[in-house]
Amino acid sequence: MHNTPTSVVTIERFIIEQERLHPEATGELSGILYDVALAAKLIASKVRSAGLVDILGATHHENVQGEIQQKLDVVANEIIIKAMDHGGRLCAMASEEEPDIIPIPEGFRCGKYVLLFDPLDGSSNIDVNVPVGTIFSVYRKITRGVRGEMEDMLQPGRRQVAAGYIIYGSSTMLVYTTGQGVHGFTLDPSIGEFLLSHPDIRIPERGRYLSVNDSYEDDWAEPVKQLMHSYRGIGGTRKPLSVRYVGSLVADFHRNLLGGGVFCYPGNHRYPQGKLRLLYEANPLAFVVEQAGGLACDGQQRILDVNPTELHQRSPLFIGSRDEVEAASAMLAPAALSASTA
Ligand code: FDP
Repeated sequence: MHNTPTSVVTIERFIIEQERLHPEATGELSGILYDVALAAKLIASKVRSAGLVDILGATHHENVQGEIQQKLDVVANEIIIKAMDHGGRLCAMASEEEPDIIPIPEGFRCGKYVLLFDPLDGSSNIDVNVPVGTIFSVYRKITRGVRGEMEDMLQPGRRQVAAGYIIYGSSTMLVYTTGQGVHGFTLDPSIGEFLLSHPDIRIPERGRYLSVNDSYEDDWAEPVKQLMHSYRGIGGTRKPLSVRYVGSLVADFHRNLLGGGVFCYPGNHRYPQGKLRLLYEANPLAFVVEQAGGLACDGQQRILDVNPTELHQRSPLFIGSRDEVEAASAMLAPAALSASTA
């Protein structure tokens, strides 16, 4: 396959080409990726018109048809469920927006995969026109029944078969991996197609950027404070990283993936596990970053090796360029990360 940014390759064609590399593939995973791309286009069109709601709608809460306006994260959640539940490829889903497993409705065939997703990450940024994203993660079912169960959801991240994200920014991009590198597609809104724009993304080994909300500094443990000081070059130990914090994980992650950098959301004294969700945020982005040559840890171990115990479990997160995440693990959990990735 010789796809370059100058050849026009739609996401559909790319997925088919990837599938051909696996003669044993049934096409089910490809089908899931098509459906995710469709959901992404539907969500993108809603996000694009978010700022017009108050102009086109009658009030803050009602639209022109007199229906109650739903929050965009709820809309995105429904779009994904409706795009995915009837394809016959999934046996269950789980969403950051829903307390329990989302079953496949009666009457539809169940497939051999589960999908976990955060429908609209960074949603507090929508009102101020700042990029938001969708994050997704796919596992093969491990239980014997027809329907997906909790055990299928609570698998360590290293067992993911696909993961990725969509960023609704100045353009809409879908970035995913199936374990064969990381590939990025940009939505051409005039033809409604995702076109291959970033084949085989590699994250720079050294970071340029540091993404962290340091208003929590007073609550951080001493080693975390020291790590952040070292990233900033305080004490002259290294060239400082430049601070960039959007406050939308997908946007911060995407910048660091392309330009090099580290995103940190440490636990703190008040919230020892931080804020981010292991299954919907940390795991999928960890799979992407490792496939691009980077690393992700929780300060104690590699993210992809954590054994989840709950659907909505939180996890501290240090993710991005290899050198910077190695620095984090060396300061926060000496020797742990290098042992598990060796
Ligand atoms: P949000 O609450 O707006 O959905 O996971 C949620 C998230 O955003 C991430 O996208 C973002 O990186 C983080 O929270 C921001 O949290 P802080 O405001 O605590 O920095």
